Amino acid sequence: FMLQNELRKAIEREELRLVYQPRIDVKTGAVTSAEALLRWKHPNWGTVLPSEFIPLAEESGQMAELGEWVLRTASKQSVDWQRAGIAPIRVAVNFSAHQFLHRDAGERIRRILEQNELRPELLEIEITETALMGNEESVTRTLRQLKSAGIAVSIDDFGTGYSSLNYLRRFPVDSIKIDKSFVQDLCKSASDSTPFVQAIVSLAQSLRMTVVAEGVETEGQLSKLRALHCDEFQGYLFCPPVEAADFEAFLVRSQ
Ligand code: G
Ligand code: G
Ligand code: MN
Ligand code: NA
Repeated sequence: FMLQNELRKAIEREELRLVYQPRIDVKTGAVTSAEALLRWKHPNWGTVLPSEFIPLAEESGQMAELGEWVLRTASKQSVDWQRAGIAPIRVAVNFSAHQFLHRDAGERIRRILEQNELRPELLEIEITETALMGNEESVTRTLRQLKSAGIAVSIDDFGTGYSSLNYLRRFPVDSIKIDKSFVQDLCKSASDSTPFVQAIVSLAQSLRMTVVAEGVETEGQLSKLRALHCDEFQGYLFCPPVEAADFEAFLVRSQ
């Protein structure tokens, strides 16, 4: 309860912020987009992790407000970067199951984009496979709303859910993000994940989806991903999630 009360005040007190991690084109090394990740710095408790407070926000009905704040902040940020003379890059925002399955999800997102003057093709919504499970009707409705609005959707943590293949067949998305556990086992002799990554890449590409590898930490992993024709990657090797100002400096340097 205490955490929920504090969370309620967090937005007003400006304790929340977004950090951004670049997504990189494997072939060219260009930055293709920025994933926005939520951070909460409480005055007494210090940093509270999203894995701790997001489930609580969902339970207490605060997720809608929190989600709107995230979307608004990320949209404004993207527009600010453009106004600073940086070539437009897409921002990817994580959505929880509740947010994605809401009846008016698409309309709400569209409205926030409009209010903040962000073009819809500059937004991507990330959703995990688990969130899609067992909610076929609502998932289809939101996907249709987003598609007709021109907003991209990606499946996050791909490969860790139960029926990845089935979901890809039913729900056409723009990209899939291979979970970092597969990336981390790419160069391991004991539990080599190469055949799985290879299969995911080939499946995604035959469905004309972009494949993104998450959690790339070593040159070895990157060269393996390059050999497997993975499209994009994200990870500490290139850049961890950073403050907006640092991300901007980084974009300026790389353009
Ligand atoms: O860097 P990191 O520890 O932030 O991310 C932990 C988890 O929290 C990830 O699974 C990520 O998807 C989730 N997360 C981060 N920011 C948000 C957000 O704004 N909304 C939702 N729903 N999840 C988020
Ligand atoms: O939304 P998602 O579950 O994909 O959240 C991405 C998470 O992965 C965030 O917590 C982010 O901080 C983390 N992350 C980003 N790059 C790396 C990396 O190279 N290695 C590891 N272990 N984690 C990473
Ligand atoms: Mn994500
Ligand atoms: Na992930």
